[in-house]
Amino acid sequence: MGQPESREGEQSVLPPGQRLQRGWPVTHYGPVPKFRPERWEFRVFGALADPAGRDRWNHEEFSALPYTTVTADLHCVTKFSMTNAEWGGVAARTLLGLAPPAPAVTHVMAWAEYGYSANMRLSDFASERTILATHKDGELLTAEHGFPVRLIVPHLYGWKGPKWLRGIEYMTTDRRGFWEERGYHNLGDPWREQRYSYQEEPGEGPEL
Ligand SMILES: Nc1nc2c(c(=O)[nH]1)N[C@H]1C(S)=C(S)[C@@H](COP(=O)(O)O)O[C@H]1N2
Ligand SMILES: [Mo]
Repeated sequence: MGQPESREGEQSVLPPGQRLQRGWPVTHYGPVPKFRPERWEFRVFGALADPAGRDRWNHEEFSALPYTTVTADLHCVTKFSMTNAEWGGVAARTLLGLAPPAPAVTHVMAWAEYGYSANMRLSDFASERTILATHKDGELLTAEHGFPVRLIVPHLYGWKGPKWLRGIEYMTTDRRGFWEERGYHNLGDPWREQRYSYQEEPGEGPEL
């Protein structure tokens, strides 16, 4: 295989075992949820620093939060990568500032429609590149790509970024999410090819 291509002649380096995918495929388990703006709200729950503080935003309020962009690749554990996307939305750090976690929080669970979930360390969520994306390349996300909000954690495999994101749970211990319970690696770093749970080293996850 030749060098992966990317825009503007820039050489993009892919994590081991990944190949470049032309276009942007749709990958998820289950149906695409219907967006009902009047019922939609985004919630932060679990171990909040201030349990009486702000913890929910309706769609209009969420859309008015500070907007930022992050250019990042999407690496699916099934081995294709989509490179050089400009994600637009709310930085995870902005959310952490608006609804701070209690000092004991070590992990978060990102929750989506239909109970899809993905766990990660608080430090992964707090990365300055983690974004609650509403846009890609300046356009609103389409329904099948996660409209109205999806999580993008650029340094982790794609399954760690739920589409149709509805909330963030602050946790004081680690707990496995949807794919992490189904044989996928608890940490999911594509640069270390942390694909499957059988590859986990002691301490890389809660007990199976
Ligand atoms: N809610 C939800 N989000 C999800 C998934 C899913 O099954 N359900 N699949 C994940 C996986 S495995 C990948 S690779 C990316 C794919 O995003 P895309 O369909 O926009 O390319 O979405 C992630 N987010
Ligand atoms: Mo994936």
